[in-house]
Amino acid sequence: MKKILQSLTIFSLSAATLYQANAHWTSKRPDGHAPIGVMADHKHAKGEWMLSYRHMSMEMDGISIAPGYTMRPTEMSMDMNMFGAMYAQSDQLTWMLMANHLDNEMKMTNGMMNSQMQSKGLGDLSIAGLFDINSWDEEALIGTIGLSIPTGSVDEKKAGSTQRQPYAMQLGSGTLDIRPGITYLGQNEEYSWGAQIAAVIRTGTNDNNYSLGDRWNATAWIARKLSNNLSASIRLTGERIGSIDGSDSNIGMLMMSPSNNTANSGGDIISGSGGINYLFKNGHRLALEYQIPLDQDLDGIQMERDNTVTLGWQYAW
Ligand SMILES: [Cu+2]
Repeated sequence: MKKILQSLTIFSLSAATLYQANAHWTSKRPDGHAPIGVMADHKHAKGEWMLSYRHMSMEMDGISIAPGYTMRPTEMSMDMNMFGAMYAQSDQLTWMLMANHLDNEMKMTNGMMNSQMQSKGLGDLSIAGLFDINSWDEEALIGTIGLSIPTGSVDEKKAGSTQRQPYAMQLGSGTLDIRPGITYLGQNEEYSWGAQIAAVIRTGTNDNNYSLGDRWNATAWIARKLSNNLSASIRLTGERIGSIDGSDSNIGMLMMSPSNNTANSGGDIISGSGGINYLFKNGHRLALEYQIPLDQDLDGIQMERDNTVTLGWQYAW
């Protein structure tokens, strides 16, 4: 009898330990962070800090015909270096600060001569609070309220000219933007999954008399934990980009290039991504995500989006 009681006690104790080990959603596994292309996906425990760096490289397809326009863009690339810091004031509230540096290049042609534009510098700064809405054993719901401060220039000029570069080449929105979001996270022993809806809502009009369109982004992912260090993910994203309101009279003639005309702005993009997360034993993380557009419906004549690669490093302590 004593032996049976003893083994029962040992059994229930080890069952309790096992249950506890998997009872709550945790960020301390490779897929405890979302694919690296997702921002503001997790909170931290009280007193924890995190630093992050991402390099995002996006390519756009040129426009092959632009009837009525003198010139057309043939290629565009956007390279973004993003620096982030997170700090958890409590288990319920994490603060996040993000700054980025942009480097945009656009090649153009009028059919006979080719030209090129470049803009680079600091983008808009964003500060956000991430808070608990609810959490269950293996799931969590997180709310985000962020503010984007217009530190990025909307005055980037063409080389040797007083005229400004097209909207897509400017480094910021020029407006104070509100960035609300909601993130759902779930995980079991082998898998994790999540979904996020996030928006960028512009307020007012910038100094150059326009405001960029609001942006809505809905994304969902599934990741598989392949080992204690490595996970692989797939993700589906839908983006709605509003069209530009107002116009900058110093950008140049509307019919000079499709990218000067606000009629050619806004649209919907659906994309698919594949990624990996690697968690080192010392807490450092490296992650890579590759995104390809699956379908896009853009208003007017615009460059279509091509592939995006995001490489990131994160470290929490
Ligand atoms: Cu973090």
